[in-house]
Amino acid sequence: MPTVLVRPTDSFSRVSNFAIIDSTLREGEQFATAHFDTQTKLAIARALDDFGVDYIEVTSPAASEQSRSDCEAICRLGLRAKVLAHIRCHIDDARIAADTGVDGLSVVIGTSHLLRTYSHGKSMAAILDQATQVIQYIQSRGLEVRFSSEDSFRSDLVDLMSLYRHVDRLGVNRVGIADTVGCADPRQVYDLVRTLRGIVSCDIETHFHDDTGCAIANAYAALEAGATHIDTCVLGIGERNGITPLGGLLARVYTAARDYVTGKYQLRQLGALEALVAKAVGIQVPFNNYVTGSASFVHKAGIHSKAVLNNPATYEVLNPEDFGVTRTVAIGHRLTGWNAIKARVDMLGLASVVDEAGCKEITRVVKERADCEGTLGLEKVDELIREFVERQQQQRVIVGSAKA
Ligand code: AKG
Repeated sequence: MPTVLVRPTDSFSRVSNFAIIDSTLREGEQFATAHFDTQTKLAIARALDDFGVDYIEVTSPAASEQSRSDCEAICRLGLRAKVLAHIRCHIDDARIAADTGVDGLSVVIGTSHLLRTYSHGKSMAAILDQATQVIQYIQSRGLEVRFSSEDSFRSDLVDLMSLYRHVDRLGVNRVGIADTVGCADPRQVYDLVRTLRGIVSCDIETHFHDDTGCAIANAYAALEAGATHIDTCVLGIGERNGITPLGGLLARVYTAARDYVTGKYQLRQLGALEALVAKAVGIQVPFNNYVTGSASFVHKAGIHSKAVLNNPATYEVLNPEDFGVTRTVAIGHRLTGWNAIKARVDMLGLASVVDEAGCKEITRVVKERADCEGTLGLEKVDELIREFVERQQQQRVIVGSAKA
């Protein structure tokens, strides 16, 4: 399958060179129905590691005693992926988290007027002082440090850039921007990341909520503008309706950098990883989930089916085989076409006994039945094909005996 979209990229773009920070065990724990016990956390951490994510972000060890010991247990797994603990910009949280064995700490504090007024009540000057203290402490412990502003897109741009410039000079590994309420659109994301790229020399991480349906597009726009790290959750779970889904992000990037995505991540494990998380939080994988939804590779209309049977790229930008899933050409319905029925006839090994006219006749019968009965299962369609073949054979016998 050819790379689908060829478009110019500039030297800032990181579409084919970025890292995934999967936050299923942090942001995902904030999902409405999530409550991961220790064994489930370990299973999810191992599965994420096997899948190939670069980082696994876990809930703040300061959140509860169980959160702290679970964080230690995840660190003891000795995974290839680095483990990050997400903490408030507070020295007490940093001290607790730094003792757990994590590779780094992801520090966050709200910077929008709303959060400064109604959440922690601190001025920008106080944030800057507190950030300096926490960052320097984390650095003194020899850990990776990321500093992020909550609600970045509703924060004052000048305040934000001054803060990022300051923490960059302190030597943080990454700064993060977060669309905490899902208000940003891809253009705003592109502009903010591009501006930030010109101000800091460290890496740039981004975090997008999906309240208004832009989480994947925003992550992609961030990569185009030079973001180096993207936060994801399996199935996009998280606070409210969640953040950029891991599978959806990879589907998006696949269209532009297929070799990068297929070479770096074990895409065939996506379905199992999603099933594990879906079960853990008690939800079904949605029918229209990126790649693994039950309808994701079902082709139905006659003209689609015909073309897909000739060349799947006609109606697919993702090759299901790369993700370990299969395509279905649905044939038992009133929109079916004779090419799709012929493909089924061929599959049943009946091509030598059912010619084009025969396929068209079977198609007519399928449509007629579907008009009355609704969608027919594959077994029913096969039965209609076999009945047709039998009728043909009986007619041949009758004609043969009449001639004799
Ligand atoms: C959010 O702002 O929505 C968060 O979950 C925090 C993001 C971050 O730490 O960058």
